Amino acid sequence: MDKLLARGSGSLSAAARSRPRTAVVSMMAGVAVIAATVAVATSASAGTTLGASAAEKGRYFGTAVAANKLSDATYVGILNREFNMVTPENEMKWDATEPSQGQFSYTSADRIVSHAQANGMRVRGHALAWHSQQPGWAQNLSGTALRQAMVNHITQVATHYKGKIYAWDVVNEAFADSGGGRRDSNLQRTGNDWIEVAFRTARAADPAAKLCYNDYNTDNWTWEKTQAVYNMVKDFKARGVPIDCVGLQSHFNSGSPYPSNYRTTLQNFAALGVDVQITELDIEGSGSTQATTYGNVVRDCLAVSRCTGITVWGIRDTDSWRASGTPLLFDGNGNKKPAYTAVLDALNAGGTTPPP
Ligand code: 9MR
Repeated sequence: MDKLLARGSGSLSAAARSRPRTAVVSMMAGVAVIAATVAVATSASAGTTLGASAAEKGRYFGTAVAANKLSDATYVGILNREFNMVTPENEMKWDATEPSQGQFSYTSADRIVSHAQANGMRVRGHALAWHSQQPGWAQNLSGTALRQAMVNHITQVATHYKGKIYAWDVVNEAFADSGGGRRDSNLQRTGNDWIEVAFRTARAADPAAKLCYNDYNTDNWTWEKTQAVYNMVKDFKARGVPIDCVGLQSHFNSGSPYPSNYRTTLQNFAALGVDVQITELDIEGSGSTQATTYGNVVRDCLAVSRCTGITVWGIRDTDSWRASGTPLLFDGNGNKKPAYTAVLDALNAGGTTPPP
């Protein structure tokens, strides 16, 4: 404290320096009280939960949420305690929100959004245009009819949630796993410009939402698919197509392992002038090996100022789409795993820093 006072008084004005020492001390004490109060107001649980610790670093920490689990007390207890961003796992997809053409159904997605809002969490919208989980009627469309249906879908859904979405996965998984080109799909066959049309449509409907391109197997900088997405984002930025972020799903397992150049990938995307978000993180494995990889992912994100947040794809291992790979931070009973501790420690390392 003496050192602090000595350093602080070095920058005091001449008038302040001429005040009696007791006045200076009491003024400094007042500043200290205010600073402490602000720190506490930032988060009562800073350093002890994923969301609060991420917030201390100017990031969010989120999870995928399934509406039908919002009546599970253990699930909701962890959700409300640990996370400050949610992604509806399936409830905002095309088959869920427009089961019949022109008939929109928002009940399950609205439930998640309401829960998030009531508990101070933000929402990542997932996903407006995707080759998968399309309703049957859309699967059977092609050409102009499908293009118009896509545009109407994006307009309607993004308008329904206008002002409530932090970031939309506007287009999901549009690139082929190898070869460096687009994935063949009914949407792709409507014309190569379908992705930029989707982004422009989303921007018009909800100008405040960040608009993301989201994909998997785009983590390793040397992979063709990563390069292909990078080139698309670069082209969009050069031509003024509205894109604000790139989502790296980051589903890691032995076939698609966490790559040692992951941080390079995050940095290179960010250098294009977009935010980078880790959108569906899960890492198959267990124990200290899994924990180390989780820690590495968090440290990589924190090292890139435009890596704005991390979302894990579920809460407990038993909630995962890959449950047998036990890829999440909590076990089936809701207990914290070593991976949880590694993530929290990585978020807390180096103390608190202001948001980037
Ligand atoms: O976790 C989702 C699972 O419940 C669904 O059955 C599946 C259907 O495609 O989608 C899963 O979520 C996917 C996400 O929407 C996009 N990236 C891959 C995810 C895991 O398959």
